[in-house]
Amino acid sequence: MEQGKKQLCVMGLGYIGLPTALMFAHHGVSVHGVDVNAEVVEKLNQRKVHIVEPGLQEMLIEVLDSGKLTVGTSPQAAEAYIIAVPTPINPDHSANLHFVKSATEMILPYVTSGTLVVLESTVPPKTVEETLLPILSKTGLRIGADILVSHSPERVLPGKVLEELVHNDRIVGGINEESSRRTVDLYKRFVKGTIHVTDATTAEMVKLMENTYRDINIAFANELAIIAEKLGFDVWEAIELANCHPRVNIHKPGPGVGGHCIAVDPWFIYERAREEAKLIHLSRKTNDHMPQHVVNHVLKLVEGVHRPKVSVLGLAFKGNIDDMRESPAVRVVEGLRKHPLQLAIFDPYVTGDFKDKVPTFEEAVKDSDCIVVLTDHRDFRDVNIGGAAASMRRKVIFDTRNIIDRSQWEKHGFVVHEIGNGKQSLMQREAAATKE
Ligand code: SAJ
Repeated sequence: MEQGKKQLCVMGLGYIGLPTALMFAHHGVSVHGVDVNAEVVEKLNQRKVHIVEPGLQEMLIEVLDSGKLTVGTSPQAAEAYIIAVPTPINPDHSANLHFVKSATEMILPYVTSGTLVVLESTVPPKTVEETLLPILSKTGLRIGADILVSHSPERVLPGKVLEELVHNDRIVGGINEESSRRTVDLYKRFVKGTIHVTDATTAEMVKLMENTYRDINIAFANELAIIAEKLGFDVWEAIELANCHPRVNIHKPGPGVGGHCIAVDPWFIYERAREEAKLIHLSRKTNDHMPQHVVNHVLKLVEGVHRPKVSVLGLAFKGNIDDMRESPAVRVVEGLRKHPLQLAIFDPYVTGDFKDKVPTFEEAVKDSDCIVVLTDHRDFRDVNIGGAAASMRRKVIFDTRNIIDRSQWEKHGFVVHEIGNGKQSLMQREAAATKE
């Protein structure tokens, strides 16, 4: 190692960049972490992490103490660079590569013969070839000979990042063999899963395909749910039975698909192959329609009620987390707001301000005409049903996640609706509700 030169510089200290930088430093690599947000850098220098992730805080203190990690707002000379910046989606569903481009531009003055550049951000296929390489070639150095370049997508699940960084398999797609070899050597410092080597475009596609597989599978489940409502069977029961087959794994229907991965990545394939990505596009549209489907059902449940109050349980895009990015629950709330009804929203995980959010379940259901469950938080399984029964105006609950104990709610006189459960017709249930 040259005097003063770091072994690694990580560009972007967010959900992926920060844990990655810490993990390398924890394994003895000298790392410089860079974020353009001065507040983030200042906080990290004050030994405080800015994202919630188990184990991260302890690891930050350890690597700052050991001197293996430094952080700043601009890059330093290093043997290798990892780019782990966000790739947001534009309103027209195309990928916004602004951060990828600017992070690459920022490292140009430090790139010398022998430098390795690894892109970790999720990107549309051919981004390495068509966006990264032209920027790096501005150095005048020979791509593939002097500068080595790879794509190695992150694939970790929030909440389990430190564990999955180490134990998940990793894909390394170099622009040539030497690029892949150097990248494998780098990640071998901590990766215990298998490191699979391929080319850059394949690596870009693999990451997108994993999330698109889930999106298409969920779209299939959602389509089956709508068919179940029409034909009068219970999709949850049917999926459970179908999944008894050893080669079938149908995902769960619900109010839609959220988060920054599964609801976004399929668009990155579609962007590059519009004519061909027919099933991918249709699945996106199917899942994106689900919030409206939920809104329509809620409106039917409160039809005829004067100034109805609807209690919404859940804002996060999935259970037991506070993340509202692309959340279908938020889309349902937006849809409901277009109608003359009163909303009371309860989410025990989401701490920030949100219009009509109330601090307790009790407050949310008081004088309510209908509960709608939108997020599969474990807390929603054991709320005070008796209390709700006593304080609601009409005892109706609509579960879009299949998480409540139907028989318990029915015992307290509730009419229970589930997404995709067409066994009991809407008419019968409403008749039952008015008898209350
Ligand atoms: N969902 C359903 N039905 C299901 C499963 C999920 O409606 O059967 C919904 C969830 O409620 C949520 C959305 O889909 O709204 C996405 O949740 P998720 O748990 O499937 O995925 P993410 O976005 O939290 O994380 C995914 C993971 N990818 C895969 O499992 C293939 C993770 O490993 C990736 O690292 C992450 O995307 C990413 O960064 O790409």
